[in-house]
Amino acid sequence: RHYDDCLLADADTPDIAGGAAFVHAQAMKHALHDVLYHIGLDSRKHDFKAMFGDTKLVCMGGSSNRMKRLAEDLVAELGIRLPTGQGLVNVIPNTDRYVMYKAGPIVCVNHGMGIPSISILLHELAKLMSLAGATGVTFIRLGTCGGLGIEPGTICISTRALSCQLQPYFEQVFILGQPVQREAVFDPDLARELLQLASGLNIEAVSAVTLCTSDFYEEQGRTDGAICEFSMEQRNEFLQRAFEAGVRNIEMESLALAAITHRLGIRAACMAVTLLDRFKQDQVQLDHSLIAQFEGRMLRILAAFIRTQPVPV
Ligand code: R2B
Ligand code: URA
Repeated sequence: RHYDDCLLADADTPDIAGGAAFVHAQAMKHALHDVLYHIGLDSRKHDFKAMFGDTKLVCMGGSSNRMKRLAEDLVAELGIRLPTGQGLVNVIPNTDRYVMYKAGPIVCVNHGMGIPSISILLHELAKLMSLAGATGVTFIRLGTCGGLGIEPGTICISTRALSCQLQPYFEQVFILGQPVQREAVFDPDLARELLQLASGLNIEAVSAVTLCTSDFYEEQGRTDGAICEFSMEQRNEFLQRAFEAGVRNIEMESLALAAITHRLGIRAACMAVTLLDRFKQDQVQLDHSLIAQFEGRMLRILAAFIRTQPVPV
């Protein structure tokens, strides 16, 4: 049995597949004691059910300040009532790896940059939601990216993610010394819904295959890193090959997000705004006020999505 099967399995199923993972997962299922180290939560010290049991949506983005702003904006935009006297506070102050804000049934958390950072967070968030007894939770990443052949400011809504070898799976290198491949797909209905909401708001958005890399410079075919050992022609050929494989945007977390949520049966989406067209340039030259304006487009789509959901905020 895989660990996540154990995590998601009915607690009362007398499945005695054995093994250390199963024993560990059973201990967690009964919430005896679990430490979510990187988000600074401990089941002996925190009441996960009281804190997170009502969660319906987890919003993620790279930067801590941006996630705080997102939570503030959602509170204002949706008129969410916060516990009196408390306001919006970082609910994981015991760590400075990540920050997390909770507004009604919505959690906003930053995932840092790259696959290792988001994958650690996803393991701990999935366990947190399970231990809190939260049901029907959707995960949405709101990020930035480079575009391929599309105008800066366009929102890319991912259908699937590709590795930097243009393979449609996340290869965890390695689990117990063996390569493990997991399909990197997003929930198609959720992606379609977000696209329709964007269109209803007259926001430029496209359905995209997303190229996910572990490096911003060389793996994304940039010539402006500290090291560049390929020619302009090789760079262009790589970007063209990606485009022909359906890639419309490039970022650094979608592969792990798609693969881990798909494996755990969590409904998830990845929205990212393009900051530049990589066919034209490598450097991000937009100023921060324009980036903030572009990010506002994702907030509007997200708020529209939340308004369609059955649970009132
Ligand atoms: C988009 O932007 C970051 C790199 O600048 C990275 O987190 C990503 O996916
Ligand atoms: N984030 C990326 O990973 N790549 C870009 O080109 C822009 C933002």
